Amino acid sequence: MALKLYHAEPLANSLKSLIPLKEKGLDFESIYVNLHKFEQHEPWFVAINPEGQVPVLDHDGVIITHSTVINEYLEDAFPDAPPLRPADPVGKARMRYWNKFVDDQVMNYVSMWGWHRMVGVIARGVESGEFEKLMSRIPLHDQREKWKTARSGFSEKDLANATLKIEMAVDKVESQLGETAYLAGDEYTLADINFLSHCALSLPRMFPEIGTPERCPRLLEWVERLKARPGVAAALAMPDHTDPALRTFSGDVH
Ligand SMILES: N[C@@H](CCC(=O)N[C@@H](CS)C(=O)NCC(=O)O)C(=O)O
Repeated sequence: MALKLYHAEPLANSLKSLIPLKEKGLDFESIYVNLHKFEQHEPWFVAINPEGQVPVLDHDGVIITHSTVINEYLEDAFPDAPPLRPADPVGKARMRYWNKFVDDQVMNYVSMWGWHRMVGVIARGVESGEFEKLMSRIPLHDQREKWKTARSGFSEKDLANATLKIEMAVDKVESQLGETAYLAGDEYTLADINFLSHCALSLPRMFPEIGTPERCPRLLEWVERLKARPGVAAALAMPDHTDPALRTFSGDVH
């Protein structure tokens, strides 16, 4: 059995699939893809994932893409490893509801701010002719447009809408944590890993005015509970090659 994960920094989608691998204690080869150097669009990588994005799981030569799909695949392929998905149908449905919510309603809005603050800096650092060449290698239309928008800057209206979506998500999670210990119930699941990776962990750095103890005390306590898990801590300890100068823009390439 050989598992490989192609991934970037332990943030966002990459972190979201690194955590389950660590939680389950599965041996895997970690293959770092440098998004800051556009490696995800190089022919060798596009041959593996035609969409040119990380993370990508390779299980004995079978390629699985998209973090939510990868994470459920790990549940199915390794039934003897510690589960991160409830066994009962209602629990599964609740977990999938939250995964859908994070994937559709949260990830892209946090991402927009990250791209605005950090990818814009990277994109503007590339010479015009070179930038067009890099753009022509991006397989996904939406992603190509996102890189171009990051270079010119997202509109104030889109950024304000993204902030509102993040506020709504934080309030929704805070309210859920008043009912149950974790998002999908009293069990820790892939849904917690999803919201942690895409939003909760970035609050102090990217949105300190939203992630306050007054607004979301339960969410902040839940983050500490999750970070104390050895699997989460091990995933977070994976190497981060981000240029420290770019870190000060407090964004993520995701
Ligand atoms: N739906 C995909 C999204 C993957 C994605 O957006 N990956 C980001 C990194 S977190 C990426 O590869 N960004 C670089 C790019 O698109 O050029 C998933 O869930 O895995």
